[in-house]
Amino acid sequence: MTMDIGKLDDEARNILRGNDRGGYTLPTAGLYPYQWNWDSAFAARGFAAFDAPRAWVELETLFSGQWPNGMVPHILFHKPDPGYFPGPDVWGADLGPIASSGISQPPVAASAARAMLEADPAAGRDRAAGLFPKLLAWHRWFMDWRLDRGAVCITHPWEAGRDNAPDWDGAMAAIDPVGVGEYTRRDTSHVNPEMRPTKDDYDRYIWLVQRGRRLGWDEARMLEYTPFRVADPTMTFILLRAQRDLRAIGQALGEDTAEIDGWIATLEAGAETLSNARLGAFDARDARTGEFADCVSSASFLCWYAGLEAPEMLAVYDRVTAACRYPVPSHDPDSAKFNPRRYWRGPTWGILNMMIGQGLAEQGHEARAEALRRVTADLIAEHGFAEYFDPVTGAPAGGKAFTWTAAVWLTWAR
Ligand code: 2M8
Repeated sequence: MTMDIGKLDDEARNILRGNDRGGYTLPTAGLYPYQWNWDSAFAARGFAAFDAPRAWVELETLFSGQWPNGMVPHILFHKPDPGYFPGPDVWGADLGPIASSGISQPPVAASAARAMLEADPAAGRDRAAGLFPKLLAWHRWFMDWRLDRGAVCITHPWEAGRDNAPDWDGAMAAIDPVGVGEYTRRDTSHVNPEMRPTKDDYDRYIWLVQRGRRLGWDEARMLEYTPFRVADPTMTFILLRAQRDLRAIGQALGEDTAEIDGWIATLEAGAETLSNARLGAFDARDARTGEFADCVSSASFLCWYAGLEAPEMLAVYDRVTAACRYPVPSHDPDSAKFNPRRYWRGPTWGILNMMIGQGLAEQGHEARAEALRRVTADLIAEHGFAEYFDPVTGAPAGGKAFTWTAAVWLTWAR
């Protein structure tokens, strides 16, 4: 199709400006009224396309909420907003300088910082130098608290950013959310409940939050008994990539990066433990039971973004992307659990496409990367800057005027 690139550029910039709350950017007004961790790093990349100083501020604001133990929370509650549940009163996570959640999210910030530094080394040097020790501390926190056989685990589905992915179904089913009590969701008042996680999911999400709160969000105490601990391809591949990017930043700044070299080796070995031979693909692995989830997801295809060659994943990628018009679906269309509308159980997400496309190109698979870029551009041009899209029809879903979709347009899809 023909698309008006200039008009789409304007729209994307207006979305970023419109969601800007002064130093940080909302994913979308209404549904997500706070600063989310990985959304914010993607927002920084979007701003970098037209306002580099504002891009650095986005990352600096994110790190202003870093906890003393190095963790960077998945939500920073800068200003109370009753439109989102669960808010700071439910999390009770008061260990950091800003009210926040008690868990983290996929660490894409170092990768954003590297891209921004390389785009303008002179202007970016001081900003990158300010962030480097903070990024290092966050990455160390993952290495200290989240590894299982070298792969990175999540302790809550929200930590992966793929909230209701079928990858967690087994681990979630093992939780009995006894005593969770009454609560009122707000997400389903903003968007169609059919596009959101179910009540069974939410009971377990909240039960896990209540448990973390009872344990004072103390990682050592939480590790003594872990009701939910899943080694996750999103986290593992994204952290591996982020370590390589952090090492490049460190080298540009003349820092000692030996510690990061060790982390990369550990994570490379850990990534192999996510290879499910029965499935022929990278998969989530329950660290408590050792069982694989038997799920091909869009996160399985982050292997190339992580810097792995993974030639065996190409045929899987070709099968999955051929199965729907607007790939990459978040869950395998040939699986009985595939649902093209329900959030992370089928829909296509621009940020995953961008990371998969970058990885494919870096590993020499340019034709696939270009085809994916084009399909993502078509999706946005035809259906707008939605939170996510139906992979079969392209229909927009979830929140509108979405920050990370605008950022994907400006940085990669256009
Ligand atoms: C979604 O997650 C939040 C909880 O963190 C929610 O549904 O309330 C996910 O898509 C997550 O990846 C994303 O960061 C967040 C904000 O866009 O929304």
